[in-house]
Amino acid sequence: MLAGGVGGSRFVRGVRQAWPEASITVIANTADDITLHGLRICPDIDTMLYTLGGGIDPEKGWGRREETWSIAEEFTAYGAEPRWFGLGDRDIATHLVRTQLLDNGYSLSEVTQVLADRWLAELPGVRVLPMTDDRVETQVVITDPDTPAGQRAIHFQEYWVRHHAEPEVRQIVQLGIEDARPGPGVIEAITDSELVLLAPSNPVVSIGPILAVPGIRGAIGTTEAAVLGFSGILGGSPILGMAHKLLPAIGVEVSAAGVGAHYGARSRTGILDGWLVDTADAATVDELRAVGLPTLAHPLLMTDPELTAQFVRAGADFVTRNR
Ligand code: GDP
Ligand code: FO1
Ligand code: CA
Repeated sequence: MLAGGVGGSRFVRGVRQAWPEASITVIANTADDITLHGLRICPDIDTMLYTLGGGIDPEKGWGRREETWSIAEEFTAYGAEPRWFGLGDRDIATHLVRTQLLDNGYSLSEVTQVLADRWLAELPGVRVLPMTDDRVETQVVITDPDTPAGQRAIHFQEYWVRHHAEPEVRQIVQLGIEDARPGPGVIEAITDSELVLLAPSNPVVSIGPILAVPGIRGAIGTTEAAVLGFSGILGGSPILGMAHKLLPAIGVEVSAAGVGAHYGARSRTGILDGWLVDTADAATVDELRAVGLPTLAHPLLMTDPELTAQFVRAGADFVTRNR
């Protein structure tokens, strides 16, 4: 499964519910990662681990439940920057463990395994692998009339969290992506699996960076597994988040059809054998089938794991029948 943070982890919970006995490998996006206060923070990996392990804050969808904020108050008292990224005490423990291990020479995959030993202890079939151990960071080039060039590049988290995705986006760049190598086990997972799933995660900043790691897109192109994708755009808008702010920046229409066409059919030059859209987007099914993409309309709300499991099973049946 290729997945981002909040949407990705809700999806994985549903997949687990659909097939409790299955071996599941999550290839997690790491392009959201950032270093703040000397701490290496991997939001999508942590959201995935906390969600699967029961440690997530269910209201926010990220960070720890029963969180306290003493350290953040101390940062504020010192005037320590930045103030716009909320780091709770429990969450900071994760970043301290990670940063210390990275500083001691362990790879991000090894560190993630250490964290997973805690959070995935009761889910023996589930693995979370970083898409790469190399450093990749999404930068957003925004319009800024106060700079000589009229634009400047900021970290994705600054654009998303500090500026609430409001500035005009000129360009999105994944720094370091050309030289990134797939993390250990990533290519094998794609090649050896029975089914490859693209979570309904953000196509630009979650699935996009994973596919852009050299070698991953190619492995998806040639795997014998069926490749099935799920739309995160329902009835023309993302159900959660601000994905609609970023799709236009890469020239993709904000619709289930736009994203489906962006991934494309594997029978042509794309990556999908099947595409699921919400019933609200049923009118696009014929249009997508006409461009070679077998598409099924089904309710895609992930409000609980059982509903998610239902559409995951429906998608798997559909893609198997259509191959
Ligand atoms: P992030 O990394 O925390 O931003 O989360 P992801 O990239 O994994 O997923 C965010 C995306 O999930 C959003 O842009 C939505 O399009 C999608 N999403 C959220 N909730 C739902 C849902 O209930 N159903 C579907 N199909 N997609 C959803
Ligand atoms: N999202 C916010 O909107 N505000 C925050 O202060 C914030 C802090 C934060 C800390 C740790 C973490 O793992 C995630 C955090 N997020 C926060 C969520 C996250 O940064 C973004 O929603 C994702 O990276 C977008 O995928
Ligand atoms: Ca993310």
